[in-house]
This record gives sequence, structure tokens and C-alpha cells, in this order.
Amino acid sequence: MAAEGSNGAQEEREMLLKDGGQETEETQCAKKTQSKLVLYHWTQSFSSQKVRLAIAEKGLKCEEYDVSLPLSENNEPWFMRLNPTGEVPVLVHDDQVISDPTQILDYLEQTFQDEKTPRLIPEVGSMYYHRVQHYRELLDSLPMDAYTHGCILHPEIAVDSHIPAYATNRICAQIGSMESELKKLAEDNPELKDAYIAKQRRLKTKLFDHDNVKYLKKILDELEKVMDQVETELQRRAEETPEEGSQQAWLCGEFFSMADVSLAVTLHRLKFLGLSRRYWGSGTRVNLETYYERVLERPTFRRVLGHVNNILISAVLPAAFRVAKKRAPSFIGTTLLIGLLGGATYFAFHYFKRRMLVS
Ligand SMILES: N[C@@H](CCC(=O)N[C@@H](CS)C(=O)NCC(=O)O)C(=O)O
Repeated sequence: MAAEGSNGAQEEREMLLKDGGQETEETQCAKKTQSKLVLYHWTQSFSSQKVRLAIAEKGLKCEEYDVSLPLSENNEPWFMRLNPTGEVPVLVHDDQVISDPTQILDYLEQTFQDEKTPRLIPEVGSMYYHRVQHYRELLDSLPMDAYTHGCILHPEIAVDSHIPAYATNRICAQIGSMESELKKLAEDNPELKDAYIAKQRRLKTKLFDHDNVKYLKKILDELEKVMDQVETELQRRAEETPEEGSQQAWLCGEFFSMADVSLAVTLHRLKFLGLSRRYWGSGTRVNLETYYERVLERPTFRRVLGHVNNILISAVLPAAFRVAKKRAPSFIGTTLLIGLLGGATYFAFHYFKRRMLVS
């Protein structure tokens, strides 16, 4: 009996612990979904664009902070302390700091799973899950930073680039001075010296590759094969769609998925770089062309990324405002001082004039 009794008590304790455990897990989960999401990003960063689109598609509330790459804010000590590679995007949620874009996207998907939040990755093990993950991996493995640097350093490769000449010159100058800038930052911030030196080395290797036209031509040829695969998959979707007028499918099915996040942002970047005509349009890859047109019409895409290819609106003006704001205290201070001195001189002049007249 005693044994039975103790067994029963143990069972009860286990049940209670189990229930308690569940409650704690649920509470923890609820707390997690309620706490603030903060994203450090830059409007024109390709990886940041993917994360911002996914956040918008999932309808999540998120505080966004612009970290200007043209102003090198990503290399400032406060940001290097947050992410020692000095790269955007960085997601902060509770005590989590995530700086790898793929990990950020997976984290968002795993953390926000209630019925009201759209899923971007289908259930693990389903046919759709494998399809989405396959295209996500395929598209995310494209060397987008090499295409971007390559088209900036060698504009002759592009056909109708959205990057104006003044911006190309500015970016080239920034790339040119980056090494010495990082070296100086390493000297000025000894606690971050290793991070700055590592970054300087990575950049040097990267630019050596990205400045090589032969390499650029090779990776752009390889991109043709990836675009062919995507075109074939989109053709399959078109054939699966039963009738005209029924809901059109996206890349992996009748739902906008994480693979669509990658594809939409990739096509938008290729357009920005002046490479779109090489890969679609005028009768080539018609499915891809229609897909991109639909992406541009998608409300979430329009809201978050609709303006990012306009460099004046999305980069030049915000950077100018940022500089003006940073200089505002000294500007206002100088203006006030000049005003006060001017005023004092004016009153002094009239005071002495009156005294001279009186005497
Ligand atoms: N390192 C990440 C991507 C993050 C990344 O490359 N961010 C770029 C913008 S898209 C950046 O912050 N570049 C500025 C820099 O490296 O100084 C990856 O492995 O995919």
C-alpha cells in the first residue's frame, strides 16, 4: 500500500510538475511573443531587405533603426559591440541578439507561431516544406554582395542600373578609404581592435575577388542556371493553376513563403543593379517577368521595399538629414552665438551713439 501510495504521490507530483512545466513554457512563449522586437538595418542592404519583408509579411510589430552604411555607422564602436562583424541586419529580442540573416528569419518563424501570424515556412516534413527550403537555400547561396560590388566597380556590365554616377563614385571612394578607416578605428578603440582588424582582412579578400571582371562574368553566367530552375518551377505552378481567374500561385504553391521573400528581394536587387534585362523580359523567362510584376504590386512589398531602388529617396536624403541632425547642436550653437554677438554690438552701438549725442 505504502508503495502504491508513494507511487500515486509521485505520479501526482509528476503530473503537477508536468502541468506546471507546460504552464511555464506557455507563459514563456506568450512573454516572448509580447516582448519588443528591435531591428538594426539599412534600407539598401540586401539581407536587411529580406528580414524587413518577412517581418511585414508576418505582420509583426518591430522597432526599426537605420544604421547608415554610407555614413559608416555600422563600423561605429556601439554597433561593433552589438555585432563584431559590423554588418546589418541585427535583430534584438529579449536577451537574444541575432546577426545572421538566415538565423533571424528562422527565429522569427519559430517564435511567432500563433494562428493570427502567417506562416512563411510550411510544416516540417511536408512536401511544401522541402520545396520552400530548397529554393530558399538555392537563392540565399547566390553571391549577392559580389554582384553588387561588381556592378558598382564595373558599371559597364550593367544595362539600366538604378545607381546614379554620383553614387557610384561616392561608393567607390568609400570602398577605397575603408581599409584605412578600419585601421584608425582599431587604434582608437583597443577593446575592439581584433574585430576591426578581422573586418579589414575580410574586406580586403572580398574586394580582391569582387573587383575581378572574369570572376564577375563567371558568377553572372552561373546565375543563368539558377534563374532557369526558378523559371521551370514557376511554369509548373502556372500549369497547376486550374482556371483563369483563380488565385495565382507563388514560387512554391498558393502561398507566399520564405522562398518568395528570397526571390522577390533578389529580383528587386537585380533590377537595381541593371541586370534585370539580362535575366528576364522581352520574351525571355516570361514566368519570372510576370512574377516580378506581381511582387511589385504586392501591398507588403510596396510598403516596405517599394522605394528602396530610388537611391535619392532611400539613401542620399536620409544620409543628408542624418548629417544635418548630427551637426545640429554645433550649428544651432554657432547661430545663437553670432546672433547674440550681433545683437550686443547693435545695442552697444546705439547706446554709445545716444550718449555721444547727449554729451
Ligand atoms: N554576413 C551575412 C550578411 C550580412 C551582410 O553582408 N550585410 C551587409 C549588407 S547586406 C553589410 O552590413 N555590409 C557592411 C559591411 O560589411 O561593412 C551573411 O553571411 O549572409
